Amino acid sequence: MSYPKQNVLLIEDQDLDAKVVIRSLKQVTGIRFDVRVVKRVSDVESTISDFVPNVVLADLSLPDSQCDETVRRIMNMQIDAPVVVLTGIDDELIDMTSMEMGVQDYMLKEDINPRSIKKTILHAMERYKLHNMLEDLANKDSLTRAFNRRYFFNQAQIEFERAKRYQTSLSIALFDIDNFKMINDEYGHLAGDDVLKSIVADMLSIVRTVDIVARFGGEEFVILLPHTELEGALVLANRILTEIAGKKVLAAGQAINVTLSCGVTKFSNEMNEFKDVLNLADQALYDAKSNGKNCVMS
Ligand code: GH3
Ligand code: MG
Ligand code: MG
Ligand code: MG
Ligand code: MG
Repeated sequence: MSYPKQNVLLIEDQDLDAKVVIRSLKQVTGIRFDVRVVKRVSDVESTISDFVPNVVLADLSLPDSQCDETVRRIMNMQIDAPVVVLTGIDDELIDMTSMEMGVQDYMLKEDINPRSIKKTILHAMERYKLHNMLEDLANKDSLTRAFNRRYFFNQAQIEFERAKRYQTSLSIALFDIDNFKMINDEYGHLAGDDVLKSIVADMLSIVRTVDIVARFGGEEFVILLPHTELEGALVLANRILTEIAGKKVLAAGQAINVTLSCGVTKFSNEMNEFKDVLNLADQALYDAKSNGKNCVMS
């Protein structure tokens, strides 16, 4: 197994300690490390905008943060890389707390040598990759990579309760491909599958990162829109319909015209359960179909 160059973000305020880590990383065989050092947690955000780390090594005692507060702040940034704590603090409680917050390993500075740091980093990257794969397998639809129905309902329940408790807005948009049976019959089932994939890719490119795009059933999709009023949801749904109707979808080597219908609903205070939001969206979707398809109704 060969490893290409790996980017290491080292969060370390002491120059001497940083030097020790960098020297060890230089002596590792079989991998080249490109190290970027920052001295404060508050410097991380701006650094990772142009330096994408494959692993984060984090000291705990920093000028702007201490102990497990450092871990909490780093994990909250949702950096797409495994995090390893690299500290002089030999404390089991902080070690355990850090692991609970999702760090991959807790390493003491006194244990750093080329071999130990190589092993720690490789294990951290491997575990991180496996963890992400498992999460994807559990939560995503394998054809389209949209979230699956189960994940959608879990998130929907959380957002429903949040909206109820904090009086925030929550909307959903329910989509159904128009005449999909005909697309399958005319172009084949594989082309139909490609259409489903392409539509999800378009939806993902249009929504915000907090929005949940899920495959609800065969050719039905639903988007959960936290902090979104009905007007915003209508704008988004129309944007998606316009985008897809305005082009040919490339599927199994063929250029196909595809349209969607959509029903949109906003959560309101009289609703007792999430199912009520969904039923109204379903009714609106039915209206959109009755209204001639390729349109959004609420
Ligand atoms: P309408 O405009 O009223 O929605 O008509 P429709 O033909 O889209 O609706 P209908 O619900 O009758 O047909 C849905 C079709 O979707 C039937 C089914 O074979 C197809 N389908 C469901 N899942 C998949 C899939 O994973 N891949 C493909 N290729 N087709 C699928
Ligand atoms: Mg320090
Ligand atoms: Mg359908
Ligand atoms: Mg139908
Ligand atoms: Mg349909």
